[in-house]
Amino acid sequence: MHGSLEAAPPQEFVRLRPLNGNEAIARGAWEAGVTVAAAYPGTPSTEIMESLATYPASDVHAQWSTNEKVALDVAIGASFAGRRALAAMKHVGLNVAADAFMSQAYIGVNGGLVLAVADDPGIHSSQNEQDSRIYAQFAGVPVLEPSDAQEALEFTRMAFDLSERFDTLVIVRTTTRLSHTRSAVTLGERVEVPSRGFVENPAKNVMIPAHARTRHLAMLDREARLEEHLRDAPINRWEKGDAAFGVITAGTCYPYVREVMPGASVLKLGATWPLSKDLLRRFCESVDRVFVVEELEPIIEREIRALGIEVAGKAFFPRVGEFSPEVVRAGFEKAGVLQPRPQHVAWAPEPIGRPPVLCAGCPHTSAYMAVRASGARVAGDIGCYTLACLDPLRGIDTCVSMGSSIGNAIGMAKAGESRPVMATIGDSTFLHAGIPALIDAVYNNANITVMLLDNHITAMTGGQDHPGTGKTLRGEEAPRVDYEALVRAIGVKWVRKVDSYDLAVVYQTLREAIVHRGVSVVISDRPCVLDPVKIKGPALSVSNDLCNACQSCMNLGCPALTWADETFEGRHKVRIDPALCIGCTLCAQVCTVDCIKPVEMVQQ
Ligand SMILES: Cc1ncc(C[n+]2csc(CCOP(=O)(O)OP(=O)(O)O)c2C)c(N)n1
Repeated sequence: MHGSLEAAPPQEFVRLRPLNGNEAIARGAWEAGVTVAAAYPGTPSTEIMESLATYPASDVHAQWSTNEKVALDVAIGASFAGRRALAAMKHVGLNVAADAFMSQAYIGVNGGLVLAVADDPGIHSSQNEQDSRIYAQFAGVPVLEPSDAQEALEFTRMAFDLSERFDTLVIVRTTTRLSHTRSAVTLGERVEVPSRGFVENPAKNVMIPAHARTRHLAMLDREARLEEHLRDAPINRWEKGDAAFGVITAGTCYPYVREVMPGASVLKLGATWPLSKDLLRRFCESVDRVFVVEELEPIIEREIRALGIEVAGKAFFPRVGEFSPEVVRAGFEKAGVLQPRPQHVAWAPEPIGRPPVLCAGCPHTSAYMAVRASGARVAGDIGCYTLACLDPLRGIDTCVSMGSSIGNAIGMAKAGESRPVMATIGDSTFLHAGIPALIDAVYNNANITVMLLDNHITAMTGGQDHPGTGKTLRGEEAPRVDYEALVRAIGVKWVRKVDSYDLAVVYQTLREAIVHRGVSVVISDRPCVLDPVKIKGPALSVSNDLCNACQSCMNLGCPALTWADETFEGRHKVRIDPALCIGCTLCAQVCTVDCIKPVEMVQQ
């Protein structure tokens, strides 16, 4: 036993933890005394709630909600009840929550209310790259934008104080880079914030038109007071430098600016809404030339221009995509502020093209084999299964937003689409936004088939539980939604549940469903092969002698299937990678010569 290992580490190390931005927001919320927190998963925000659920349940009730609007409403409810509350979501989640969000902007808060929103510039894992700051502008609520994980913690704590002080919901906005980047963070202690109790005040809490008119004025007044407050608040940091040259920036752009333009005067905005006009004007007047470096929309730039001040921004820095030191440097080079660097030959390995594919044994595979064979026009939805729009499955014609498939299918059918019309939707997505659309389909007697792809998990975002999995965020047992009963209760008369791995039954059932007039629902049922545990059955193998290179199995797009060196009549035979195969047998079911069998049965 080494004495040095037994010695207590210095206090400053005890308080230092490597956290990513999401974990830091969770920590900040916990330290701020958050009592209720709710989220719907969505990259890059998911780990906020997963991380909050690692804190004691006696401190914070943390939950997955069925969608982002419900999550925000849960947090709003807790705030009404006088407690500090957090809702978390990705940027497009705010579209779903927007109705509640816009009204809450009028109502304000009782217990502090913080909304953590993670934007995705560059569209790493989303359907678009909208800028949540526009929502803040729209609703008149403040946005705090941390630049690193330490600030993510501190700004989240601060957001709760600001929320209660100014009677407003506060957004903490991150982007993918910050959400997923880990750095050393100094931790603080949790403050226990007593409940303020429910405050009966219908004129503030009940948004009928007469009340809302007054609250709109209160909202505008609050925005003005916030702007005044943010004029001198330390969260907006003025770093004096070269008087010839100033940069206004925020969030993860700040370290890029510092790296590329170390000598510049910098106004680092920690709060990007509301913007203090006075602060912006004073900064711009202090330097000869001003640039704004901000990802996505030119929010700060427009505000400065509206003051009649000349400023450069999107003329040199892109309005799309994610920034990096290289992008920021290129912008300043384009503006003639930096000399172009001599081109060095970068090491540029040629990566082999590897398009994303469904996992080996993914139960969605058989569903889309049957969907494609049915010849239907297919409205798809968002989840792992969206990959079925690619070759070889090619089973999806459209994909708009979460839950859109069923509504889109209704519209296509009513518009007289000549092919049979189908909607395909995952279990989590169905619970999120599919149910109202299915009710619509029944109500309006749409002639559509809905394929509910139940893999018992929210796979796309990393395997989160939902009301159909039988588990809560903290892993406690929970009631499981019975999809068949639910769908019947909605009024669907034709419902069948099939084993996703029974290809013949999936094909046949889908054919029958399509023939049915009116709404039919097929529930394709099999757990995801990765969640909650990786499924690994006995691997299959191709008997090389028997394989006639018909290549039917290749239509599955299964990553465990690869080309063999051997050929038959000029076509390549197929081989199965035993490390990847999980033994789902789908390839064996489509094999035309019955040459795919469990490894031990195949003569090698
Ligand atoms: C409004 C919105 N919220 C969250 C997301 C992130 N997201 C994409 S797909 C998905 C759910 C996928 O689960 P499921 O429908 O069960 O399909 P699976 O991936 O399991 O096949 C989520 C949460 C999103 N794209 N849009």
